[in-house]
Amino acid sequence: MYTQAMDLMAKEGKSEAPLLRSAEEIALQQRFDARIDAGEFMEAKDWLPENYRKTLLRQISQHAHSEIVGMLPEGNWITRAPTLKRKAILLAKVQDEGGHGLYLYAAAETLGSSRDQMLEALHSGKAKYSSIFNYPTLSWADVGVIGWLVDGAAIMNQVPICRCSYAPYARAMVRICREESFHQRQGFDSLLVMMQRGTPAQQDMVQDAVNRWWWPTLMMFGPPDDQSPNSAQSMRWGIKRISNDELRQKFVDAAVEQAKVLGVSLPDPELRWNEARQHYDFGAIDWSEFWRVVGGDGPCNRERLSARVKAWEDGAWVRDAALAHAARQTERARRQA
Ligand code: BYC
Repeated sequence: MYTQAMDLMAKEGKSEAPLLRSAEEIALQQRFDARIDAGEFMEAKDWLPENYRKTLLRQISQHAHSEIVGMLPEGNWITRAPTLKRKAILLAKVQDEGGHGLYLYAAAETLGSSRDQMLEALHSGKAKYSSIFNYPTLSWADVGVIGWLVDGAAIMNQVPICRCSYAPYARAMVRICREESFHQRQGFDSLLVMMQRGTPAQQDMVQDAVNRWWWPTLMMFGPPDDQSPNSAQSMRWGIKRISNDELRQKFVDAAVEQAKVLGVSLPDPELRWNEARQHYDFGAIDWSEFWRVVGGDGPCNRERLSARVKAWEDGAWVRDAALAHAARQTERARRQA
């Protein structure tokens, strides 16, 4: 009877009180911390603290969702690409994004969540995906700008993840970054052709797309460091190697120079070189817009989610057929054994 009080203490939600742990668990934790401090990579078979596992699962599954939701804005232009060459490039790029989603779901599965669970979280609106994919692609120039700015920002954010302490994620990122680099270059090339050889109307179309995508791209890096609840712990664990603000700054510095080559302006009157800092200063980001979009109220959130749910429902017969085929194969193998 007195032992019921032990349950009660747990229920009272004294979550800040340190958990009582076994000596074995403490030793495992110490070994994990030492390996992290030594810059080692963790594998799926290693003992991992529960919060490290949860944080990775959150980030990798969100990343996977971003890849497959990210197929939608560009997929919108496959049937309207202006030339056969551009259409072939865009098809390959959108397929690559689907592939990135698959590598990442596979990496997340090693942490103990099933793909069905992750997709359920996406379809029910519980899981996040990158804010950037909730903006519409209004013209062909948007496809080039997504390649140049959005994939450019993605590379800036993802190259450090190739050194993430969790090896299955890091390995997936090495391959993804190589492909992202091609994506960024095809976008830049498409814009350069329009800016250098296009009509004034095409040049205006590029400038309009840059104006619409610039600020949402800066938001992709996440909230400022002092408002980023996950950063400190993720940096401590070597999941994140460079902070949100530092990556954003590196991106701005690179993009300003690239914009000069393209001959487009960036929609920020406060953008100027700061000799003392050796970086470009830039204007204030509208974080209320960011949180609104992350919270589900961006220009295309509903459209994106319903497209993913429809794809899942329309694909039910494929999953059923694959399962029926696998069951038949197993049955045949059993009879022949
Ligand atoms: N959008 O504490 P913070 C691509 C959330 S795919 C939505 O800084 P963290 C591509 C954050 O999740 C690009 N939500 O978090 C694909 C957290 O909420 P929860 C995708 C965002 O995790 C197809 C809260 O805000 N890239 O490039 O330490 C075609 C507080 O933030 C966003 C990745 O996923 C956002 N932008 O840092 C073309 C990269 N930012 O989860 C291109 C991997 C923040 O606590 N992920 N939030 O409820 C990361 O590097 C990190 O997760 C982030 C955020 C830097 C994004």
